[in-house]
Amino acid sequence: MSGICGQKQSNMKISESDLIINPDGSIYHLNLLPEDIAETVITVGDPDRVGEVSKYFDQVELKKGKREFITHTGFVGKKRLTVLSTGIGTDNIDIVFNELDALVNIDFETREIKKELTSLTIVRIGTSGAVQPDIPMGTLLASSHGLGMDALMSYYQQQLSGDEQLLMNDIKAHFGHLENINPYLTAADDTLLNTIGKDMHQGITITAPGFYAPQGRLVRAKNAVPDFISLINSFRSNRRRITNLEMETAGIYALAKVLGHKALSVNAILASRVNFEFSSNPNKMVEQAIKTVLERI
Ligand code: R1P
Repeated sequence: MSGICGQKQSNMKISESDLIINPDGSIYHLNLLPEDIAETVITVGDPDRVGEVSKYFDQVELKKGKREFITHTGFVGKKRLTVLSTGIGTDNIDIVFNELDALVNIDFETREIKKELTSLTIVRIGTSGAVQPDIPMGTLLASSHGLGMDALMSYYQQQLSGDEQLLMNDIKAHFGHLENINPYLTAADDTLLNTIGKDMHQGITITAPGFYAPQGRLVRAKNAVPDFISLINSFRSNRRRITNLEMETAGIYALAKVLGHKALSVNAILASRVNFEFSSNPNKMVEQAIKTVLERI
């Protein structure tokens, strides 16, 4: 029986509908040419944060954008850096990471995968809420792992390391009663965690598929998972614990690993979900995160 198969072989041309290239040769959503990006990329959620990062560049060579994906590329000293906004959520991370990877690893002329692959260094500077009472607002937190509660990685093949599998077994035992949630887990790049994240608070970051009930917030709609914050902050595995909640890190870690890139997520803690507080000066905390990452990257 013959049929139409949308899945290509790795040494074949990637079709025009699988990888959409704009008439000017730029990638579909990011609107970037292969030469527009550096091998070190900072991602931020908020498009307005791109300029807050690039204002520290010694030289900005390029500013481009489309939809929520704003990109500035330039230099800090001799180091070429790209800062790019992802918008909110792992659905956007799917677009950003596949398109960043295509920009470096696919030949846009032949539509074939390059023989020599490039591994990007990708650091997220984000904002997040803490779920442990001893993590104060203003903390800079480097995610040791991303734990996805969204569905992104149900669509990709992922292989866990031995350590990731052990932690995943404990996660499944703790969260197994949550029907319809299929959590996925990926560790940070070890080298980035131990350099950029060296003296930062470290822990497991949960990535949620929404901001309100998916992060245990109760406003007017009734939540299907009662006491979500207690459920996540009571998790322990070999002295590891869940420290914070946001909406991108797990997708970033998982897709970076699947595609052969190195990733770290650094989050400014703007809220305490257990002490019911929100920062009175979030911009200052984000500024601190930006300065620290730029000094270390
Ligand atoms: C929600 O307000 C957004 O803020 C956090 C969440 O992950 C989500 O994207 O991160 P950013 O400040 O990086 O966008």
